[in-house]
Amino acid sequence: MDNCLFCKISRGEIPARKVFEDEQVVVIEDIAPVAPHHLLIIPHKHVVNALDLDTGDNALIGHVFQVAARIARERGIAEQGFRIVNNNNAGAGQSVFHIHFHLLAGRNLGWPPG
Ligand code: DGP
Repeated sequence: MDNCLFCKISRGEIPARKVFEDEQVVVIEDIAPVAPHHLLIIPHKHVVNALDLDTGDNALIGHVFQVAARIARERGIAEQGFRIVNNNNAGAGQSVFHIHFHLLAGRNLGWPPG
């Protein structure tokens, strides 16, 4: 997508603090972190949000969670607890309309979320 922020980050056209990348996802530091660990796991494929997924994306979403777990273990935050958040549509806080998963940890994460 020509005008999509996360497509541009995925293609390396806009700089970001990249912590991991493979053929399916890129993982970057959030520009406005709300926790000591705040990463965004972004599929390279342009999907708007969960409403735009099809069955062909099942393995991709499984991969996202495996990447999140691996990064949590590598950062030593797996045992203390971490959260994976995916906002869908503006009413739930989605501001970038290219699917992404927030990986949050490093502080007490309240429940229910705001
Ligand atoms: P959401 O509100 O769930 O759509 O999350 C979008 C997140 O993306 C938000 O936490 C801020 C982050 N973000 C927006 N623009 C940029 C950017 O240019 N670079 C980086 N690294 N993060 C961004």
